[in-house]
Amino acid sequence: MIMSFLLAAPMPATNAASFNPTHVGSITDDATTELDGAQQIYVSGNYAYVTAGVDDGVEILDISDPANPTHVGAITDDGTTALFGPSGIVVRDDYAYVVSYDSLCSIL
Ligand SMILES: [Ca+2]
Repeated sequence: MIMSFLLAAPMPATNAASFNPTHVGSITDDATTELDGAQQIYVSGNYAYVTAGVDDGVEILDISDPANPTHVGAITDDGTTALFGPSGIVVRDDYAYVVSYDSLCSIL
């Protein structure tokens, strides 16, 4: 699974058809990152929080440099974290709220 970040120029107010996004950077799933089967992304400040359905986890990326997103940390399902097949995610204050396949919500 490859995550791509697109450079988004300001949307023209009167002519949306002329909006042309361009590729800026990406990061690929590997043994360190938990991005296999990425489902949803939530961006808060300089961080992106990604749920990964195949890796059964949540990946946290530093996106302060969109051309070079970097791994910050991750948490995976271990039987107590209830992150089997995570999909939706919302981050508020110091917590991430995650909906996964077999549970309503996890707080990280
Ligand atoms: Ca992985």
